[in-house]
Amino acid sequence: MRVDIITLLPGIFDNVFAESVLGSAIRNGLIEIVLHNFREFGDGRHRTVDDTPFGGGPGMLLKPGPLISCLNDVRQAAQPAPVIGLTPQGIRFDQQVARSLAGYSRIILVCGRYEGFDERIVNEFDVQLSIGDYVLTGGEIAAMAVVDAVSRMIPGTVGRQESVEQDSFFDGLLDHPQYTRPATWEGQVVPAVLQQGNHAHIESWRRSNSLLRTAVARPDVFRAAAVSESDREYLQKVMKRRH
Ligand code: 6GU
Repeated sequence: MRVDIITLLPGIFDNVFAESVLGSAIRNGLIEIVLHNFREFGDGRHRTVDDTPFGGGPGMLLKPGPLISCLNDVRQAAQPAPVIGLTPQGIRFDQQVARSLAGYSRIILVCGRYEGFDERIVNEFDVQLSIGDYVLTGGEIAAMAVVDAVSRMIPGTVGRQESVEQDSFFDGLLDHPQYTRPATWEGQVVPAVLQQGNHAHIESWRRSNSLLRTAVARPDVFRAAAVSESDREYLQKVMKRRH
């Protein structure tokens, strides 16, 4: 997959894309990241990319000219690709969006700075994504989150693809608790069922704990998850026991 990132701060991506899972995916040619600084398309001697908003108000807006010239260049550099704007006005980026983006052989991410984009830039976006209900100083950290989450859905990036299939949210539920050695640490004991090695019992323990965690911490996620009749019966039993 090729990811083009349009930004005023290409340097802040270097370490994130050099290390760990993302770094090896890039070195192994599974992902290609191409950074583009649209300052190069800025106006005049100062390479200006922003201006004050019509109608007044605080802050500066990104002008359409420089960014869209850069975007047009990037579009022409390789095969057609969806143009994704990173803005707090976007639809919420989640595991489902990550999975659908992983199906593309190329995506273009556009990061804003300042108070926002002139609306004629927004008109160039096929979709806008937000990573949550808070305001960041720019789209770069959001772009890193998108690239990270999307890359691990590409076969070969994460050591074993089963580990991706067992992630939180993959089946619409949060992860169950997990333990490694030692079996007892500072008086806290790993649940016996996990130590006994009966796979059917372990699976059922994991499923029930995923269900419980999700229902308690994220009722919104729980309502949207594929929960079976036997899952529901189990949860009802647990709730009764608690009262
Ligand atoms: Cl994508 N950009 C900015 N600037 N702030 C955000 C965001 C994006 N997602 C959440 N907050």
